[in-house]
Amino acid sequence: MRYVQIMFGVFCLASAGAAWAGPVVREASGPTAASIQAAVDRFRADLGPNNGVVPGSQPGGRREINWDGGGAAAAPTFDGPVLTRFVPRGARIVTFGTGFETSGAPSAEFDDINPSYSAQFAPFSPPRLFIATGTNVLDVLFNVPGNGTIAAGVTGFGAVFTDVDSDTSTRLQFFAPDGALLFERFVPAAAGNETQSFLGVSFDSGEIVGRVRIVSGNAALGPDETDARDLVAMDDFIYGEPVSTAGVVISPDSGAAFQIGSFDLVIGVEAPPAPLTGGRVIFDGRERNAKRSCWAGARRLGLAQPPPAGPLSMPGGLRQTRPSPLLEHPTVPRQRSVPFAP
Ligand SMILES: [Ca+2]
Ligand SMILES: [Ca+2]
Repeated sequence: MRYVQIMFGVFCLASAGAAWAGPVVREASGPTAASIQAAVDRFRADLGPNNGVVPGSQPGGRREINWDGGGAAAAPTFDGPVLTRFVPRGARIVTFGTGFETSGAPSAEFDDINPSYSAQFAPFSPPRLFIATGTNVLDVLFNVPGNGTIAAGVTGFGAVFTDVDSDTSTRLQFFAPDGALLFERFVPAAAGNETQSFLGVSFDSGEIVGRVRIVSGNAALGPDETDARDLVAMDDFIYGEPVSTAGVVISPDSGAAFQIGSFDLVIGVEAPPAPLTGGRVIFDGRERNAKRSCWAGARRLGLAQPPPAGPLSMPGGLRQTRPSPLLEHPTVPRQRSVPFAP
């Protein structure tokens, strides 16, 4: 049996806007690994201890991928466009390019692609680096560590890059599980070759990151680098502990998670700048009408009545064009669970 949690004052109801602290940004760039070490370490401390390959979501901490398995003797590793080797660490990596390459012997800096690259790139964690092939764009998705079928979210993500020459070529974009863009930022550049850059962003106000898009340079590896063609390779990925997003309530605009529990469906709306005119609900992969879902929940509580015509004054001075039926019943307990048949 499914249950829907009716949260009076939140469900189907505009509420005062929640304070939203800014993302915590750690970034650095420079000629050597030492140039970024402090920023990397601060970001690691922001997230907590390294949980390695421990299966299942842990209470806190972080996971890391350094690409260095097999050491200096390892040959290049090629993956298709859906890379699942790091499901035990809670990450799947996908691309619209041809796939991925993890560098390897005899050149761990992609001389197999172009012999100029060993003078272009350098590792942060030796010896191996990572790129998408046929593109400069990839997405990192998250799963419960060890279980690739349960989608998860994280509270932060950072990556090391080598040879970022342009201030506007390389960036990270952070998306909530519902697809809303939470934040984006360019990765700081450094003059010269074989340089190091790091950008790590964590969120400390309940935001959940369901996907990170990495734009690495402005072109795929293959040709020589030019003034206009900024080629970039990647090294360490560092991210918050992946936790299942099943049952997490996501605000559509901010991505903020404001309740966690055994809910199948909860709708929340935060301080819209204009009267509410509609909504969208994705439930079990199917889109539902938010207003109908509100009324369905209200009927389960025996509350449904025809709404009065015209706008209704809302608590806190907010207004919506059609009232929530729950507003007409101020004696409803603040939380009730009722059976819900989708
Ligand atoms: Ca490495
Ligand atoms: Ca470059």
